[in-house]
Amino acid sequence: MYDLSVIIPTFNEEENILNIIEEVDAVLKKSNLNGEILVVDDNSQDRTITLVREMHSKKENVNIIVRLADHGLSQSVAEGFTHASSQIFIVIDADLSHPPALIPKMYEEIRAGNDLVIGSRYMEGGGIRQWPLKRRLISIGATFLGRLLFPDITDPVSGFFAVKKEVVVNAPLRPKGYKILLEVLGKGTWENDREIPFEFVDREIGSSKLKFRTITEYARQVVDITFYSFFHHQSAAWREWKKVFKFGIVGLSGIIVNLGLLQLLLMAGISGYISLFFAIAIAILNNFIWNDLWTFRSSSQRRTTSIWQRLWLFYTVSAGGAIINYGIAMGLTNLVGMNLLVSDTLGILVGFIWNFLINRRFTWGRR
Ligand SMILES: Nc1nc2c(ncn2[C@@H]2O[C@H](COP(=O)(O)OP(=O)(O)OP(=O)(O)O)[C@@H](O)[C@H]2O)c(=O)[nH]1
Ligand SMILES: [Mg+2]
Repeated sequence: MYDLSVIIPTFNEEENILNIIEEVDAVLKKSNLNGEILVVDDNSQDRTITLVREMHSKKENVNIIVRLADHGLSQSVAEGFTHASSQIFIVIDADLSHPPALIPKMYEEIRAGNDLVIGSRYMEGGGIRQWPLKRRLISIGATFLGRLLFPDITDPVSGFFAVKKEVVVNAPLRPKGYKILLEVLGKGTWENDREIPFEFVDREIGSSKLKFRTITEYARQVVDITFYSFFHHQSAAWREWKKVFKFGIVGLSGIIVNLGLLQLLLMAGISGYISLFFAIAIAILNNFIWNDLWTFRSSSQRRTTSIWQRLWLFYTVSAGGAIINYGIAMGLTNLVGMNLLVSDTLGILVGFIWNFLINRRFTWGRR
């Protein structure tokens, strides 16, 4: 039985395939890991298949699956998952963009209890070398979308990751396109993850297969995962959506506190401005308490920061939200003559999104 399976998707990689296999194999040997190397090929028209088969006759831990239908990177990796014969899978590109030297560390992190270990280009210590601006922009856009679903993960579309078999084996993966990791994050069952920084090096040889269709497929995948999460509450994306809903309910409670208190203070004969000031301040306090104890109760910041720090941040972010709300409402009404109730509704919506995203990231974020 193998300790781990290294899955390498390939399509026309004759210039790279032997190098990557040799490198991976050397890293495994050096770390005393008994690893299987599984190449999943989409019926390459160059010598990739022949080269791997030759390699197989020399090293019995090197195997190849040649696929004849349903061409695609994600589909190939998913097929690799169903054929791999160990409990831990590591996915790595063939073109030497990902450093095989990190494989033992990823393996150790899985053994240490993580369900998923992601090689990240976007965390401190990671990076991308030699990418043209266009590629960078596309990647940043894709990463931003992915982070809406998985905000704690800096690189949810990385092609270099390790995963426990049980995370993916029963997951209804519907892989399409390039972003198999997003599919695993969205449909797999997992709790703990870890990211490891690495520097992505652009391929030196062979050709890129990225097409425009990749982008539209990706957008569709994000929507698909969102719907999936609404109906599968064990999924990680649902954990995020739940927070959005809770945050909204807390916001509604804040409106009630705000209006109720304003009424009470006015009845007690306190002047309008002072009453309003206290009504708003206490409503924000109300929202903070419920969000801290309920919406974000599992946030690790609750153990690593003081409540005063979080409270101060929350007030600051809320002030920003109020300014955004005010600015949008006044702006749309003064500039394009929109009805104030309509423009204020839009202002509230954008303010809500701001409040959620910024508090999610800073007040109750992971780092
Ligand atoms: N099985 C299979 N593998 C693929 C397919 N497309 C790409 N690959 C492999 O997946 C890995 C990543 O593909 P790349 O073309 O390098 O994608 P990229 O890194 O985003 O872009 P470039 O490095 O610029 O080409 C490589 O090992 C490819 O050989 C495919 O349709 N099927
Ligand atoms: Mg590449």
